[in-house]
Amino acid sequence: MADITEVDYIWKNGELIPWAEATTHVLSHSLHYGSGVFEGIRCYQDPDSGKSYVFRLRDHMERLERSCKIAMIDLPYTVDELCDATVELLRKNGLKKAYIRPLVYRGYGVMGVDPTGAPIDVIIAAWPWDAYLGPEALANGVSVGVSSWRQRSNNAIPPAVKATASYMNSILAKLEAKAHGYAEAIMLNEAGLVCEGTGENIFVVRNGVLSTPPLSDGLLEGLTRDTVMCLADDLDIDTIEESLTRSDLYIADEVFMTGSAAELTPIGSVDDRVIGKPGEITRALQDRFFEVAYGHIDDYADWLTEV
Ligand code: PY5
Repeated sequence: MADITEVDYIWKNGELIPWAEATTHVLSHSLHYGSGVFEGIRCYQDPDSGKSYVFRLRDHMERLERSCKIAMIDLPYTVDELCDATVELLRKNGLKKAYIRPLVYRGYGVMGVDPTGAPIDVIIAAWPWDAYLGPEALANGVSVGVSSWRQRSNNAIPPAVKATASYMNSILAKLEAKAHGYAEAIMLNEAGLVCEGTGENIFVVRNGVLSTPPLSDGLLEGLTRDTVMCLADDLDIDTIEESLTRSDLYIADEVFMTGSAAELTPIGSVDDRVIGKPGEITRALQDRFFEVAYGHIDDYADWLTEV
């Protein structure tokens, strides 16, 4: 299923170039060894005012910079330059709402595992992208399954680097989940504790308390995860970071996943154990999330970059 909607331009190495010309050599280092790092960001349009805002743009570009640091990639642009490039890209493409995908990769030049000497190429693409887990997902929730594949561990591919290579794990888990009729997979870590989805963090609610695994359990430090924890605090919802077991998912009152692509997606069942319709806390957080993204809550104006 081709789900990329083409627009006019892609930003590459400092310039806006026509979409169709944004190609790379088949011998690019990253294509062979997964040596790239990337981000996923959304730009929202307020349905009331029509204004459009990139959500936590600077935080995403700072994470990209941290990914480069861990991956020993010399990022040739500053965070400010990448933020400005994103806004320019959205404006030039006339995009009011979009998914934004910055990618830093090692290009064409060397073929050994040692990447020294390969150029560092940087692209930012943006296109309209609907709800990641299907049109009904945000309203009605999805069914998920715990994967037989474990998430990459701290000493394999560090979870703090959003590396293209990590997604081999995610792809295996996703395909397995789909084959079992689930919309998404939950991966455990090597210790058997709940880690994250293939492209999402995970939260459970039990007896009114919201909990999510700590970073030390090997998950990506999701910005939507951080957003949800801030919003839960505003709504006086008790929140803890604690390790979770597979059973904690089965007996939870509510479960949901978070990510820039998946936004805040309720989970209706885990391994065929029914959780139920999206719960009260899930709904409250989801509603507030969109209020913030649409610029309706002044306290969070700093998170928004107007296009
Ligand atoms: N965990 C993993 C493995 C992820 O890939 C992502 C984001 C998250 C957690 C959530 O992070 P954040 O809230 O900062 O987005 N995944 C990307 C995204 O754009 C790619 C998914 C296709 O959501």
